Amino acid sequence: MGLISPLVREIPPRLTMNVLVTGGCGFIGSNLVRYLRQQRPGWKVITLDKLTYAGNLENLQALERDSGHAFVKGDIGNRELVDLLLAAHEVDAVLHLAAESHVDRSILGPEAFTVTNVLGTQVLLEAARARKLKRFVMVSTDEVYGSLGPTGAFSEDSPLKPSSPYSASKTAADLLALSYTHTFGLDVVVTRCSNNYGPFQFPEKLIPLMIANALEDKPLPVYGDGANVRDWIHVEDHCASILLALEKGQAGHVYNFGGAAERKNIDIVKGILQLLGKPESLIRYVKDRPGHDRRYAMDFTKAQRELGFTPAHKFEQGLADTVRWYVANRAWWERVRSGAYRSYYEEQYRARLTQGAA
Ligand code: NAD
Ligand code: TDX
Repeated sequence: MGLISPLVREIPPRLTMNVLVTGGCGFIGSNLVRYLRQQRPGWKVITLDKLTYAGNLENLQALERDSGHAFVKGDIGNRELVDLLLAAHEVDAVLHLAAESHVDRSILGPEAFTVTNVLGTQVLLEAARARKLKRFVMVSTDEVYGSLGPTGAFSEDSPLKPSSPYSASKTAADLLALSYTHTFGLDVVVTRCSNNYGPFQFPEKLIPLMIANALEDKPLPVYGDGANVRDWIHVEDHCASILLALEKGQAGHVYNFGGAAERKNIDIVKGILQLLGKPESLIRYVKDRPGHDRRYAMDFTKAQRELGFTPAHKFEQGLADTVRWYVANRAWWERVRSGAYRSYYEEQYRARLTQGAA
């Protein structure tokens, strides 16, 4: 027929492109913004972040004087702002990471998860559709699939069975994004990735929480019997996968990404203690998380085949590097734990805002 369906078109690497990263001050987002500036120096990266408790502008300190990066403080749910941003920066593509991301918080208070993860995503999709953006990458999660038994792995065709308010809200956003391709022809690619670890992760998640507690000789709270399994991917491999999805993914498609590193929580905790030379007597088995998913494992052969994805980091080395990073950056996580990091934005912008007002 000679005609290529617009839904299977590849976006070739571009010399110049303006990319909006939502949630760029969080853990994965800040790693991604730095990664994009390194890997695609000709691109302009715009970060939109509300700076919730999980957003830390300090995470992007390395880019303070980088003219290829712009930071905008704001809510993805603010349509007027999003419209303005997309137009002012002539945005070509959105990499959507902004979210409420912690399962335990979603159990304590689910509402913010629906507001940001579902309604916020809806606003971005509408704005992207109105401006006919070239691509919208929806960063979803393996948690949309629910829990596995002792064997098997999730493929892109596995049924969606989210367990927590967090994963349910991510599933809604993931499906909403796909519906925009099917219904409106918006070019959407969805990524579903397993548990990330690495530098700049907020110390409420398993690995940084255990490292920080161990360094302070505080108890290490292990949920249930500690035998829950997660598949761990280094954050840099996740960043690489998001760039692959942007440049090579097929519109309307879903791609699984994982680290090929299934580990029991308790083994990770013991590994951290060993790396730090701390005693296992710090471990405390505590009441289990309600609805706690037992096991995640990812089949990412589609991403290998179609995008050329392979996780580059080996888990044991990556964990040792991560432990070293938290030891070397104690001031960073101490400011996060004390709440002092929240004043960074004001300190950073006070002078400029005053000058702007003058
Ligand atoms: P994070 O909590 O560290 O960062 C989230 C960022 O989003 C923060 O900077 C926060 O300020 C910002 N944000 C929250 N609500 C916002 C709003 N309404 N408007 C603008 N910004 C807002 O999260 P993370 O671990 O970096 O996760 C990033 C994304 O990747 C999320 O969508 C998450 O679901 C997904 N994901 C995470 C993992 C993981 O293991 N951490 C795995 C798979 C997928
Ligand atoms: O104190 C703890 N003790 C403990 O045993 C914490 C914080 C966690 N855990 C367990 C629960 C999980 O089995 O460790 C495992 C990992 O927990 P989290 O770090 O909270 O991650 P998880 O619930 O698996 O979700 C993460 O991966 C998928 C991210 O937070 C999500 O944003 C992502 O979508």
